[in-house]
Amino acid sequence: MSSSTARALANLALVKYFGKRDVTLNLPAAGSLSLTLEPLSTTTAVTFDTSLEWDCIQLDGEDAPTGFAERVIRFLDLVRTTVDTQCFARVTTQNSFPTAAGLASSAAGFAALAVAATTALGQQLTPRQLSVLARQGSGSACRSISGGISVWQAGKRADGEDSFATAIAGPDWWDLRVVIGITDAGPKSIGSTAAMEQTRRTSPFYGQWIETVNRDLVAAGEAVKSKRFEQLGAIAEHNALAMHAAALAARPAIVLWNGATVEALKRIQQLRADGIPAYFTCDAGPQPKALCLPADEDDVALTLADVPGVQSTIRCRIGGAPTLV
Ligand code: 2P0
Repeated sequence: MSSSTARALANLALVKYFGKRDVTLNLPAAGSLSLTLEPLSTTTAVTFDTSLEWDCIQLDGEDAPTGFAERVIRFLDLVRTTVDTQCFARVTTQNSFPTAAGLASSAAGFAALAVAATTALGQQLTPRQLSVLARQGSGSACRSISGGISVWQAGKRADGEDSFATAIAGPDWWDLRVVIGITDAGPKSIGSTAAMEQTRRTSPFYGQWIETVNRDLVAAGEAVKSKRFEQLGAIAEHNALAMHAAALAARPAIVLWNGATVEALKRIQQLRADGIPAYFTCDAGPQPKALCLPADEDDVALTLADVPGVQSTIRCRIGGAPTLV
């Protein structure tokens, strides 16, 4: 028997991954840039045990739903192939936040699983190898491997070996805050992969969206290096709205927001008009997220909490790479 437990953090893309050049390997059509979010964590324990006759997957204390378990087993198969073992595993995974509600649970989950599974099997992978591996579980997971402020380069190779994330800044480079409003803690109406593919195939704005990402990625990287907050925030808000515009124009339309999401966007814009630099972003689910500076975090959290339909708020700061527990 060999075991390992790892804790990894979710991440929030300010320049978003929304479109794949290869669905099987999760190769993105463009790069992305993210903040790693402390305290949104997943802790995963993996035990390879020769007495097991199949993989046993638990999520948040219960047998995992079939779809989730199948993804984990596919990932374990990938890890087993690389070390040439057929030993089954017991996987228990615990999220500190709502699963699959557009809070990047798959990013934290596959980053923790990649670290725990390879460590349990005695593999010592480089951060780049771990990032490539985690990406194959869920694209955005590669950014949770590098931690801090990370950039995932799309890469060009068909085998994806050049498609991995690196940290352009550590967790202490810049004290930024993210406040998340929870408007619906239930599962998403459409999975990320399906939403991306439908947008790629049918949205007339998809090509322009990818061009926007390429431009935003360069500008956001410069804003991080020079710590220009208003520049970074403006890029992030525009990038999120462009992503949702492309999705809205798909056929059938992909509407990821609810009324509270839209109201939150307007309140954040009003805050800005009132002199508080805060910027809206939103992923493939209905939870509004606001990027702000530490001094404004209380005001921003109060503003989001005041939006009808926002059930609770979560405050995050920038966190690091996965750790072994
Ligand atoms: C992101 N999202 O960059 C974007 C923004 C959602 C919107 O990464 O299919 O769960 O497993 O590679 O990583 C969510 O996509 O998708 C995501 P798969 P994943 O954070």
